[in-house]
Amino acid sequence: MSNQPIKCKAAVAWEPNKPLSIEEVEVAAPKKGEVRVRIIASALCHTDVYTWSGKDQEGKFPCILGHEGSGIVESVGEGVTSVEIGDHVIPLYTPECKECKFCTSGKTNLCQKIRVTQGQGVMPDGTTRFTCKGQEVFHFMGTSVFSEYTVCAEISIAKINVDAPLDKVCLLGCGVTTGVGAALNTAKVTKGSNVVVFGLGAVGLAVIQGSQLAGATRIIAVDINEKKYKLAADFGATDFVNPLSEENKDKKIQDIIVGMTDGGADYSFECIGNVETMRAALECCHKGWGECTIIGVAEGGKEISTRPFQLVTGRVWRGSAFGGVKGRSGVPEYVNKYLRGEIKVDEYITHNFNFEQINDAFTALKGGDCIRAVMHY
Ligand code: NAD
Ligand code: AHE
Ligand code: ZN
Ligand code: ZN
Repeated sequence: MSNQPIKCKAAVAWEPNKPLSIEEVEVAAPKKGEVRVRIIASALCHTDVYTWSGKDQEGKFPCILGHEGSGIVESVGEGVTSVEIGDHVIPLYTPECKECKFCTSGKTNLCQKIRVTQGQGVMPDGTTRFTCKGQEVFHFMGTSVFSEYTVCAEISIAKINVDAPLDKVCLLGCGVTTGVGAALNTAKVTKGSNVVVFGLGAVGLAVIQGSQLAGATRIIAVDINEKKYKLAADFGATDFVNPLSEENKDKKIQDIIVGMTDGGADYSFECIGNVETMRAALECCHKGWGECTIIGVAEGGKEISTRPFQLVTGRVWRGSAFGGVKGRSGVPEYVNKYLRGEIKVDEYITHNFNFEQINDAFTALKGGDCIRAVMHY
């Protein structure tokens, strides 16, 4: 146990859309049921960019963003039993308390034990552990890994194999687990099926990886950035469609897919966060059985629509958060799968930066050549 605050560097988002500022922050000691983690590596997910942009209804500023990270337990608060100092861990934005109605339902990974305070940018007791220049700074997604030290609830910490390279498996804190899990757990892609993936960032590529693991025979990759196709092919995509190409620009993407697949996709996934492509992803599904999984996060205030007839005639719209993976029980297993060579992780890392260069990571992810930029602390 430690009851001393720590002073360290963190990337503070003072207000939306302004570069993050590397500041000295004070990180209070973990309280009862909390864990303080020294972050070793993190990666930037599009959701960080989304909240930073000010379009997230739950965005609170000033805050410390970051939810795809890894680290080592530095100290634990009273009553913490599941981890100890020195354990290697991945902070979880989808905690797992193992006792709430959601955890015990057997139907979802969406533990709700601390969801309300997490969305308010504070710890479960309603207060923050971060202070900068005398001002309180909000947490983000219960993780705030863009800080050399962070405090998380014990239920938001997955203990992982100490042999795993922390600057790689940080990607299992969101993008890779989300995509692979959406294919395997949420959609339950079946052997021999055809799959369509909209958006070829880390999440879409991971859906392709999961679909290939599930035995899909045809995987159609859709993106307006053709530079993404090479990596998509490496992950198992068999066909590539650019909705904006000269050939396609006057057609509806859903019609193109239906034409390519003798009636539509068995499974489609939206990994962009755009309500128009969410509609297209549903409407490209095969009549009678095609299932569309929404993974992308749309701007606050946006809504999806389609003709109800699309659903009446057997297409299904569903959503997936963190790939349906239960954090504390599932993430350590994903890490072990990576260590056994059963899932790829390194291949998503296109950029590496020192933590202080975090604004360059934002520029890279928005620039179109980056899948994941890893920050080293
Ligand atoms: P990313 O920005 O790296 O990738 C998005 C891709 O979509 C890019 O390749 C881009 O070129 C492509 N794209 C953009 N507009 C397009 C269009 N109109 N048609 C076709 N392609 C288009 O993002 P990411 O980190 O892979 O995240 C993808 C989405 O998933 C984001 O919305 C993110 O917030 C969300 N996300 C959700 C979860 C979850 O648990 N549900 C987890 C992680 C990320
Ligand atoms: N705050 C947003 C919702 C954002 C969202 O949907 N987040 C996903 C994870 S994205 C990770 O990159 C998620 O897990 N959602 C479930 C949850 O409980 O937040 C908003 O629209 O208010
Ligand atoms: Zn994410
Ligand atoms: Zn729970």
